[in-house]
Amino acid sequence: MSDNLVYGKISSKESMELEEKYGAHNYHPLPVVLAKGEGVHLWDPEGNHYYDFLSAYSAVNQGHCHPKIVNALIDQARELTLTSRAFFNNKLGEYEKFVTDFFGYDMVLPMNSGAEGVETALKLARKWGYTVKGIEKDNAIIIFCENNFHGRTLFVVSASTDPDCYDGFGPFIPGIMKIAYNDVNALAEALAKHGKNVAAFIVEPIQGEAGVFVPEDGYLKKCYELCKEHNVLFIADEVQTGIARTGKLLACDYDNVRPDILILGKAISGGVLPVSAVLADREIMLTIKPGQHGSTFGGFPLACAVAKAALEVVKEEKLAERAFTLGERFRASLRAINHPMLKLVRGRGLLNAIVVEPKDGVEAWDVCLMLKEKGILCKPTHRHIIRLAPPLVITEEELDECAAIIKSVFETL
Ligand code: IF1
Repeated sequence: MSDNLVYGKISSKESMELEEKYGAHNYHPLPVVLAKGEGVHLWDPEGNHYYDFLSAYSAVNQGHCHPKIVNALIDQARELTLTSRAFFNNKLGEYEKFVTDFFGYDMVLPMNSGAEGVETALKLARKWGYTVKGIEKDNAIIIFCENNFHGRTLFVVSASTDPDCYDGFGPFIPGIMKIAYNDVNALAEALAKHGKNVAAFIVEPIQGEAGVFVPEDGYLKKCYELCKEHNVLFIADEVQTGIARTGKLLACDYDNVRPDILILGKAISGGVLPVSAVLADREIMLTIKPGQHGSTFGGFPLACAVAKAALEVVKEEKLAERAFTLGERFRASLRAINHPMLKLVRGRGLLNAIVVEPKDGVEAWDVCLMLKEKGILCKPTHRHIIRLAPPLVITEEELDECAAIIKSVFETL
């Protein structure tokens, strides 16, 4: 490591060494350092070019450093950044009207990270369970699905079935039931048995971390109907799937389900700021009263300006339609790769995964390293799944070029 470190001008190697030495080791990144981004393109400090096929876990749907979103950030930063919610600010109300119109809900509760959005939705569901449904004090149950991923808070790691997520973090939060995903009967049984005490069922319309697991058509709809039968709230965690990623504005749109509580994050800011949102109608949202929940930054003027611009980009650039068409094309190209290690291609829109059959010690991680050498950045989930999720602004030509690179990498295996 050089002694005369010049801030902002250090090499990839130095950046990685600094993180290793001074940063907590809660990640195991691919060995690439990124210094600049534009649309679907990324560059390391040495000037090497990469196509982004992760999009910061679908936060950068609008592409890196989208000029409209960045300008909204800069313009607002010059005026006012943060007031706290102790006072009103002149951006929040306007944004709240915009975002509720955009997604078709009465009200929004603004937060920052996705995990906070989930936490908020769960608290809201419990509050509704006690004050509206009439569940006996401290008896509310929330039903989760196995192999879920909803973030890192204690509430959701209590509901996790992945030991990496929960092990060593107990004691866990009570009032949680875990049932199989993509299994309507599992929900029907749970509700038949415990429905009286169940406040909500929370589900990812496509399970991201589980490996882009797409449930059967009609699964969400049937779950929603079961929830209605038992007076249970249907919560959709669309933090990853929402906002055009899967080829519709929301992944729940595929099943024509309108969740009672909708959680959004990531791409709601185009990857510019941590912004999340919980949407619901009045009879649910108004069960939380002043002073009962909040956050210093939630709904700050900077976030409001950025999120409004980011959502406008989704509409103006027809990102959902793009994701739908490009996704069909991309999956067709991937499925045309004939290689014994490429077992399966699945996904919706531009949220896709290839399932790799590990061979001679070569796993998904190794394939990602090879793809990186060829200029494509993606991250494995588990040992055998590679998620492929470029920004939705990628062109058809770029997508074809990348599919060809992926093919060439498989051919060298
Ligand atoms: C990490 C995965 C993606 C999410 C859903 C809530 C959150 C997330 C459906 C929390 C976050 C992230 C966080 C990231 C890894 C990642 C991820 F691989 F774990 F599954 F995206 F695919 N609900 N997902 O996917 O949002 O608090 O992070 O803003 O490093 O933990 P957050």
